[in-house]
Amino acid sequence: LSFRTAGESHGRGLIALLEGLPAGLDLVTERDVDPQLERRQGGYGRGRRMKIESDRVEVISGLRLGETLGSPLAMVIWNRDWENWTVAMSSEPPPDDVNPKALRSMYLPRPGHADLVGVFKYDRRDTRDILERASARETAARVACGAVARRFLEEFGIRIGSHVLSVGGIEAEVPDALPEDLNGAVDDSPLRCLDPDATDRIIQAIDEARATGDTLGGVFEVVATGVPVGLGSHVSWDAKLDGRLAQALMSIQAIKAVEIGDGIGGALRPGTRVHDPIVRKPDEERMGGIGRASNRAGGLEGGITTGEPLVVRGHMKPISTLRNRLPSVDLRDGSVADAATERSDVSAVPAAGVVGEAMVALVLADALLEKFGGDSVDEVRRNLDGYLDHLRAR
Ligand code: EPS
Repeated sequence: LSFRTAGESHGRGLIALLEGLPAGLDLVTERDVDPQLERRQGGYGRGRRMKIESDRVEVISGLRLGETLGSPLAMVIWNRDWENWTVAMSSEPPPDDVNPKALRSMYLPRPGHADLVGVFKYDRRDTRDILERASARETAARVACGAVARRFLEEFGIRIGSHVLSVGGIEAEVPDALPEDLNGAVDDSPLRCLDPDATDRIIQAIDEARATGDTLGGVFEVVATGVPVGLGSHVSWDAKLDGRLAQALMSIQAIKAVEIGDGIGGALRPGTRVHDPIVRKPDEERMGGIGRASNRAGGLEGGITTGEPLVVRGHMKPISTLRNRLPSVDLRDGSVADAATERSDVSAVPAAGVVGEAMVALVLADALLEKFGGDSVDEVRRNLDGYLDHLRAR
């Protein structure tokens, strides 16, 4: 399974292309994809752009009469904001009499964004040529692909949710046992957070950051349940599922660290308080009555899923568009000046969690197809069932 996105933040729209999906998956975009796009648009701390957009997909190919065909699934998300950018983002050369202001060029690169390195690498002058694609608007197309992967995984009892662990250094208290329906428990919270007290304090911190022209990062956690033992492999570096998940999450705009299970905490403790004891669990059918006493490993050992919930965390830096501008240099004349600023979010950690879910869904769907490959959903199911029967009989 592979996917690709295309599109600029203020261009005509975004394209999402998913290839390698088996045939016969029951898929209704208003039911399965659009609600995921809506979840990505939410969260306290987002900017005015999210009031303009109301993301929906339009399917171009790969789906007929509510079932996938096994052919590439192509989807479009139109940008509503495009109507305000038809001159600046036109694909045609500008008319001779164009007002230069209408081109909305930007020459003051923002520290932390791709602006400066991008113009050097691609030999551009206007940082808009870089920032339009570097923008996290692109993640809407990832969420569309991830929503389809999620629908596929649901067929096999795999469910994915996420929640926010901290924003701006304010940490949520997390219960020992997470709610079974994690998204059901947090989607109505403005921060997608399980701790109402921390939520109130974070909202206050976001308001303060907004007032001072600052931004806040944070940490989200993605949890996948029902994952069978045996996805990924220990045999080669690029087959290891922990590495594949890390790359997928790290590629999300502004994610600067990825943690599997209790990865960061584990580095501080001795091994006897890190590894998960192997115990007899008579009702653990899939593993022949063998289970684990804890899940600090986050559902992965040796790059292979253990059958325990998969737990991955994304650490997001604060968004780099700052109204309280940092020093920069004007690319037109080399003079010292403050960095450019434009409409942006104060914090987008809850949305990043939704994008994290999409990336985890895509990696898991790929790993599932790699092990139980088939051209139809029923063929994948037969292969998975045969494997599970074999595990039970061991
Ligand atoms: C985003 C759309 C963008 C930003 C944000 C994410 O819209 P605009 O730039 O028009 O306000 O809100 O992108 C960034 C924070 C960034 O640095 O690029 C979205 O759809 O998620």
